[in-house]
Amino acid sequence: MSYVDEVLERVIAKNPAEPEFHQAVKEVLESLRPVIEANEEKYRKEALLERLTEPDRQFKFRVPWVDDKGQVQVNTGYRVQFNNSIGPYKGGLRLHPSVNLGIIKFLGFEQIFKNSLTGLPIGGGKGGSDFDPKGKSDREVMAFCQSFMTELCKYIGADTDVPAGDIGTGAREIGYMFGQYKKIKSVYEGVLTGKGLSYGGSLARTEATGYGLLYLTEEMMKCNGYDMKDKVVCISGSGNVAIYATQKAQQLGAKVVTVSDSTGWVYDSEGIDVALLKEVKEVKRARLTEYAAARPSAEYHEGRGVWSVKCDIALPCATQNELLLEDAKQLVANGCIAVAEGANMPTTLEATEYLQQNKVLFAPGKAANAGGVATSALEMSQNSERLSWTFEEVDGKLKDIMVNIFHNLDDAAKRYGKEGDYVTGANIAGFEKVAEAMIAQGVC
Ligand code: NDP
Ligand code: 2IT
Repeated sequence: MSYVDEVLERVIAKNPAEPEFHQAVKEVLESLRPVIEANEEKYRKEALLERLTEPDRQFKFRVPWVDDKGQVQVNTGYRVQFNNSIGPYKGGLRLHPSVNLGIIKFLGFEQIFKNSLTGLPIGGGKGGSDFDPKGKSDREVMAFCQSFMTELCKYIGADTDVPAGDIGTGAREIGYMFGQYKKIKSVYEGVLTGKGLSYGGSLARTEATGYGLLYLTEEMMKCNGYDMKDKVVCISGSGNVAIYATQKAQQLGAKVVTVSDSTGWVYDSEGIDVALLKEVKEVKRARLTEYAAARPSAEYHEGRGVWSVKCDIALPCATQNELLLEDAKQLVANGCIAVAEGANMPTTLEATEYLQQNKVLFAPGKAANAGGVATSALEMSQNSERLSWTFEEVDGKLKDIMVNIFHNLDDAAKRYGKEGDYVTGANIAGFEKVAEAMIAQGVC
């Protein structure tokens, strides 16, 4: 049996009931086959793939907090420190009722390669909890965040492990967590990124994932003979990534006609009104029905359906496995040119394969959404030198990073005879640096 197949079997056997983790490992290892085969004896002897697919360590802990009625609630907290061979563990904290260990492991595993692709010195980690911030008062969110950090603070630090936002974790949650870390540890350090501007946050971090997604998409389009002007774009999600992806797509001359949330989606024939979307989602924390009610050109639909709308570019920006084979078929039938993943693993393996077979340009999340964590690393740099850079400075660096990432994956794909296969290119380019660092540092 080939080394890749052996490790895939081992991962499935050793991590039962973690389908998302299996999916992420399968995608990476399958596309690394040519690299692994070229170095099979060495990597096997080093047990490189076994080490890469086993987290350095993982924490699972109780998070008790008191709700507004005086009732004690108990959630489960997680932090998986996956691989720190190129820098301190770095990755977000997801707060969503669906969170379990397998989901955090898939996200942490993806983060290793994503962080490597940024070219910055950050390792891979992820955390979160099954706490649902939706419908909770600010005080309840604070109570949860303080309890979560009371335990998490034992394992993290500015040079050890630096968490950030993800689904359900935005500026408010990061603020409460930072306050609790500082109170317990009596250290003022950049232990979290995505902080508010008044206490060490970076300009452009809020916008970074969505903007970065568009910088990479624009470069991919350009290198394949297209531009962004007047392109019709479908976006899913209406959170941090989706909002700033919409804004940048519009700045580049495209027209974004959809956004969605977990209950439904909006089609806006005039193009999404970003100011209104921000008001509904960032200020009121309301449903998209409010957007549709305030906007005559918008239609609200219950359930799924974003990918049925005819578009040139599709940007899934909500969550994992939200773009299925049937959606991919619909996109191809509608003449879609490009799909770029703002979310982590939003496209199933079958859908990805179908899109690639039908010559749709496909940018995987670990490359396309790397602008968020890259800008987090820029926030860490600013914190270390105790300075703040201007918006233009950070945004300029972000753009350079995203353009570089695209060319690195394009080159890696070409080197292995897989021109245009950006999934393979991203996995190979991300892997090469981590593998080299792991081998150089010996068995650890
Ligand atoms: P937010 O919490 O700001 O927004 C998430 C959006 O996705 C909301 O519109 C939410 O709808 C929707 N959503 C979440 N879960 C589901 C679900 N199970 N089914 C349908 N819709 C869902 O998160 P972000 O925008 O930060 O994150 C979106 C994606 O981007 C995630 O995959 C995340 O891992 C990834 N990402 C985020 C980065 C960042 O910097 N924030 C960086 C790189 C990747 P509702 O409000 O109804 O729940
Ligand atoms: O998935 C991701 O890359 C993030 N949620 C951002 C992580 C970070 O450390 O900024």
